[in-house]
Amino acid sequence: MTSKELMCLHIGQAGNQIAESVWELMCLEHGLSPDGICEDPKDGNMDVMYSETEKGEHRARSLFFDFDQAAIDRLRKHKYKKIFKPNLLINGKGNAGSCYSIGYANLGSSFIENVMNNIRKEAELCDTFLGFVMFHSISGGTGSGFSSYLLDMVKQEYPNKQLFTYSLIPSPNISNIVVEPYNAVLAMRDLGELSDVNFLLDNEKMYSILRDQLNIESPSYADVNKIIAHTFSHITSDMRFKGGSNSALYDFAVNVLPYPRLHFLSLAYCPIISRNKPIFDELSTYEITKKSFEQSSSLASFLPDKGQYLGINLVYRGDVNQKDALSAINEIKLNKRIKFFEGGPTGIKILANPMECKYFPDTEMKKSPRSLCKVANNTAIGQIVARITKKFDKLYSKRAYVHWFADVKDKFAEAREDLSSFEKDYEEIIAVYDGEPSVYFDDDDDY
Ligand SMILES: Nc1nc2c(ncn2[C@@H]2O[C@H](COP(=O)(O)OP(=O)(O)OP(=O)(O)O)[C@@H](O)[C@H]2O)c(=O)[nH]1
Ligand SMILES: [Mg+2]
Repeated sequence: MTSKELMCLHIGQAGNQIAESVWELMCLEHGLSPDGICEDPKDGNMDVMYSETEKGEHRARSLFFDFDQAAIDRLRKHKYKKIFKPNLLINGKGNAGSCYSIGYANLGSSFIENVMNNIRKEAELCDTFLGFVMFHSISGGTGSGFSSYLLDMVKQEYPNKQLFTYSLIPSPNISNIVVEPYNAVLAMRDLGELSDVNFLLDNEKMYSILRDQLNIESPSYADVNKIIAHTFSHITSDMRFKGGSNSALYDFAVNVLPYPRLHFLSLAYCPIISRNKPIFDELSTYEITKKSFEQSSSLASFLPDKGQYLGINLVYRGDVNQKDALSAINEIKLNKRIKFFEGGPTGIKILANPMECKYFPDTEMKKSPRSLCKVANNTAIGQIVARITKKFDKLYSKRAYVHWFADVKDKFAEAREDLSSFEKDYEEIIAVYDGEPSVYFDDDDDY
């Protein structure tokens, strides 16, 4: 297996709390002890996520940054704390006051050199470095402003490396940050410009899944973060485990990106079933495939039925029957509610890795021998952009709180305009006749 190393960047509170789940799951899947020793070698390619010390201990290839100390301290005390390199756990002593401008301009410049130096050191240890996956929320100041600053620096220094992000976006109804629309518009514009692929998720949608499907009355961040970790474990499974198509993150993304600018993607995950459900509720490949197209499986609040699919990757793990997957897809193609890009063939790519996913010891989720993460590019994701810009306009029409953003005031108009043109791009590519999706398997590179 050729190793193609990834580096994770966890930024702000959300980004670093998600790290707790992501890295616990990575260690469980690769059979790593809390010391980073591989206790149960599998057909895994450890190099994707870890570097190795001379003593054979594995260390996360991941940098953790927050202006605040609390989330980084939690990692320093984490069950798997030894796998984190101390120089890659970086924090300040305050916070960015929920303000993009502070994260980008004021505090950002005092930390960027240290962060970039450490990224450089890690990248130099790689043989075939593929790129970065960033985890952050774009609602607060660090996750929006500092992430943008960092993406800019990383893009300048590594122009040919892939930049993927897991971006938590504002929820439609829950918010406790008044300037969230400003932060989100500024950050989304930067994501559109500086990165290659963005997976958009919102807490409100994931809370509703946890309430409805796992019967958790008051879901915690940890519950949400576990679902996010499961999706990450799927999209990287082919790089990390033998037996599948061995497709790297970027090969995998090609199918869903017919136009480079339109790279805001949605994720759906299933099965998410309560562990208290009886065994006969185990879902077949056919059932998880059908379910992944239901609104209840989507991890972001938007209505895919109002748009058209430009590309879909179905990333399966475990005991998967491809015939079953195909027959479900054939039925989905006949469903008039689900629309495919009318201007050309929509690729539905099937990737299947036989390695079953592992579960958190304290999860409410029922273990399943098969699971699926659906990665989709749907034009209706423009609804999310419209929702955020509408809130931005309401706040900006009164010029409320703009003085907090004085250092980035030139970016305001540009960012707002750019997101409008982005919404239009989605509308304009939708043509007038019915398209017929084509299905590709992971070993089928003929497209
Ligand atoms: N899913 C999830 N969301 C979180 C978590 N922690 C915070 N959030 C959400 O993230 C948003 C705020 O972003 P934070 O990450 O707390 O902010 P920050 O990037 O640290 O920025 P500042 O605190 O302003 O410096 C809010 O919408 C929170 O609900 C978490 O562990 N998981
Ligand atoms: Mg914070």
